[in-house]
Amino acid sequence: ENCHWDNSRGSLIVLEGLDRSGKTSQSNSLVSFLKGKGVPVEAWHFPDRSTTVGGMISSYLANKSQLDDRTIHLLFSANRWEKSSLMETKLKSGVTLVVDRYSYSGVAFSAAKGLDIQWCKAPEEGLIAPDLVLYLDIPPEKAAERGGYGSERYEHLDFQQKVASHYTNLHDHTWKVIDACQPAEDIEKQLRELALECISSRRDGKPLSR
Ligand code: T5A
Ligand code: NA
Repeated sequence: ENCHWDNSRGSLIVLEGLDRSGKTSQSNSLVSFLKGKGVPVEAWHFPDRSTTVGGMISSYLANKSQLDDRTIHLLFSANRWEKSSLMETKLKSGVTLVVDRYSYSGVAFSAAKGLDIQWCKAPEEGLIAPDLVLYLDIPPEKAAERGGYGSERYEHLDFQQKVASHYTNLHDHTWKVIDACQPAEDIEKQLRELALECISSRRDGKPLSR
């Protein structure tokens, strides 16, 4: 049975986790499920490599260019800012966004390089706050076994271990931690339930926050 989702803003649902935790597979599956329920929904992903800034990020991740740690941090942030007014328009027009990585990735990955956490958080302040963060929790050793890491810059076990420890400090009341070592179908079920619950509660008219 399709529900009626009119007259409410969309929800901002973010997936986070280490590389290979299953974010992209799960966000695609969640978006198809929600579409089937009649929910207006779009899949987004950061970094958005389609923009000029995204192209610089992509080249850096592929080790084709070098940038200092603060410069790349600010580019990742700028890549979210350049999409933020579109994000606001979509959410206000009732479209739910399922976003594969957001500010938490920005902070956890840069802090893992040794940058000051408060410095890392500063450029994220003022972006739209997620209604729900689905954290796909996987031990770094298990993630490394999945199809093996490719050649991207951060795909190394020792670095991912540092990222994992920084993610732990970013949990807030919007986070739900899901065991990402379960079979994909079990994870799908849990994410569907959490997402529907979140989307339904947006009908109470809770405004967007920053
Ligand atoms: N980054 C990103 C920053 O440093 N700062 C930032 O601000 C942002 C936004 C690229 C890099 O950029 C960094 C983080 C990243 O290092 P990306 O483009 O999102 O970010 O790339 P990745 O996160 O690395 O994407 P991956 O493809 O590696 O990981 P996913 O999306 O988590 O995993 P997915 O779904 O592709 O699955 C990976 C493998 O696991 C299998 C899949 O079949 C696949 O082979 N798998 C499972 N196996 C067993 N059980 C399950 N439940 C499984 N689920 C999936
Ligand atoms: Na991915």
